[in-house]
Amino acid sequence: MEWENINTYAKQWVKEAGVKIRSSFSTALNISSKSNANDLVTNIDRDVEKFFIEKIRKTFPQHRILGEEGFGDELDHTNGVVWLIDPIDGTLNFIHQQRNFAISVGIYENGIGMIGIIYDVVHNELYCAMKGKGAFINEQHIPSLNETNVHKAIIGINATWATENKRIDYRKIVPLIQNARGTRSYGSAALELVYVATGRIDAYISMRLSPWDFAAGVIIVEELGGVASNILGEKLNILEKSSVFVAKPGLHQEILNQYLLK
Ligand code: 2AM
Ligand code: CA
Ligand code: CA
Ligand code: CA
Repeated sequence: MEWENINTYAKQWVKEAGVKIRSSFSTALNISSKSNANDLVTNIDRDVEKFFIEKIRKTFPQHRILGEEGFGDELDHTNGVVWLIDPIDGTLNFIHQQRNFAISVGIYENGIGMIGIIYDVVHNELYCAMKGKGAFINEQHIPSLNETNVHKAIIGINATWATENKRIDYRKIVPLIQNARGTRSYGSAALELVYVATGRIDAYISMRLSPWDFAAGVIIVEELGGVASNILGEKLNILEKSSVFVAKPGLHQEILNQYLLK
């Protein structure tokens, strides 16, 4: 009952945050840079995160919160209930395109993913899963994922990882791209994760994400039988930045054995 209650509140707040984001389209954005000139944040990212934190603190004062924009708590352990919030995932798309971004909210208990919510605000598509209770787009049930292989797969990956970079030997990635049916890059990890969950793409690989980027998406993908790990096949940890590799069953093993670990 308690999780149903948390889920109801979380979905309601995500929808309300979506209304705020939609109404921001008619206002001037206040844009600043963070770690580098292309790492941008807006007043809306901050306002939406603060909105969630205020609601959670009032309704569930014992829960802890990790948010990208830093208004939540510092986390050094996973005990209890933790909300991982990315108020706008795909900020560059939000600024440049006013589409291809999402709100991402993952809720964990003692390190185990319980609720994942990703809201594609512009398309009014709310993806959610509760552990063991299935996954949905709006109120529509999402079917479980079937096995596939690299030759039939569309892989979500950013072109950066097929060029010389400091996180992976790109010579492992080039053959994967050559053998796959196609590749896509959407610029929002949360959306790419739900695209795997809905079978629009078959796998998604990123060499560097933060816990709020993947927390919700991996819950939804795993609920449908997809496999989530880092690029070495190790379990993801919500306290750490890491690479993220999710794929349909079978395909995950194939890419790991034939490409990433080769
Ligand atoms: P963001 O828009 O919330 O920052 C872009 O390829 C994807 O990677 C987005 O999901 C983006 O999330 C995420 N990302 C993670 N770390 C990033 C960084 N340092 N700079 C830009 N995007 C980052
Ligand atoms: Ca960001
Ligand atoms: Ca993000
Ligand atoms: Ca963000």
